[in-house]
Amino acid sequence: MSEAPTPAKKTNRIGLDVAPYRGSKTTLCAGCGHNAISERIIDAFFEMGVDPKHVVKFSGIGCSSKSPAYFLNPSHGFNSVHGRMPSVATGAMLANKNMLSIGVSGDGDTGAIGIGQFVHLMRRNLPLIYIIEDNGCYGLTKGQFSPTADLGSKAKNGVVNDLPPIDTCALAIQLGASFVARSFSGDKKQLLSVLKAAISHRGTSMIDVISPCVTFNDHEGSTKSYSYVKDHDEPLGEVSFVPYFEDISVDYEPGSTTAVKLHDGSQLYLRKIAPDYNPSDKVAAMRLLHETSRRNEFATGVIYIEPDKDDFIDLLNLVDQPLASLTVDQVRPPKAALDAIMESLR
Ligand SMILES: Cc1ncc(C[n+]2csc(CCOP(=O)(O)OP(=O)(O)O)c2C)c(N)n1
Ligand code: SF4
Ligand SMILES: [Mg+2]
Repeated sequence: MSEAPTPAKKTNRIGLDVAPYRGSKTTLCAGCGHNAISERIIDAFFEMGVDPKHVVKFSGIGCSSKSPAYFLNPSHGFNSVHGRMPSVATGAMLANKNMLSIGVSGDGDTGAIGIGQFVHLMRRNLPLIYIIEDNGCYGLTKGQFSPTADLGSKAKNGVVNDLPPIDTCALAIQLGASFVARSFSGDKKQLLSVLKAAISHRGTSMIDVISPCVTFNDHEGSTKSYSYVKDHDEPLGEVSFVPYFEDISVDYEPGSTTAVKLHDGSQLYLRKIAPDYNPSDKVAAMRLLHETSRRNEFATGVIYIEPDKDDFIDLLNLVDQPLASLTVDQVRPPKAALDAIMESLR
């Protein structure tokens, strides 16, 4: 009897199968939200046909910051110091602006020790996908409250959090990030569309993904548990993404859907549930975050987008050639030029 032929592996538009988009086997707890986010990152980069060798991954310290080991194995990577990923990413992007960069941080890594670096990253609009895997606690050091833990939220041992949270989306919008979204690790479809849109966006894409910690913060009284988030998720509408390489025309009802053209020509369609919500209106975005948090809800989806804003590389007016590949002769002024400067200072 002849053997059935092995089915051909599915390949993407650059001819790769999914294997090079995967990473090492996860060492995080089974059921941790961070694992689901890694899965969506694999799907998004595979489906967008991004060459993993053109990607550089960054992280700080935490369970979340271990995640870049679990996706895009052939990519470049730098697992940095706690809260210091933004400065490392900034240096790398200045050295080679042709790379596509993705950083993974935690709510502690970003909101506590790294808040100063986060603030300056957002105001610079560095081209970087910046993901916060937000579980409201320091998972790696056994579940202490982080700065995104809600006021009144209960720890596993019954301790009540008596400090108000930092809303990283509101902070990012106020400071100048040009793509700001919130999603949930359990919402596969929304998170995948948001990640694909972020890949197409040029500028900082700040994505806060609520990502329950099953070991330390998934109990009753936590506002970052699977059941709480499922009951209080208020999607802003449907997020659909059409990449520039797919020639699909989408029928949509003008007035109820906002179509946004992204940097590479891809289209993002945001079907609104709140009919008057405009994701390019900063004040409306801040009001939405404020109002939903007052109701103890999470607004999810693309909250703010400014597709044509100059990014940090544009602002610095860098030469076209990546700095890392310039020769010594190109970067060092000749002796005669230095002598002339010295002479002018006499
Ligand atoms: C300079 C420094 N201070 C403190 C620590 C201890 N530490 C390691 S991870 C962490 C917090 C991690 O929390 P988060 O960023 O939310 O990541 P999670 O583990 O929850 O994914 C802390 C305080 C450290 N590694 N380095
Ligand atoms: S301790 Fe929490 S955050 Fe860390 S891997 Fe386990 S479930 Fe995830
Ligand atoms: Mg955390």
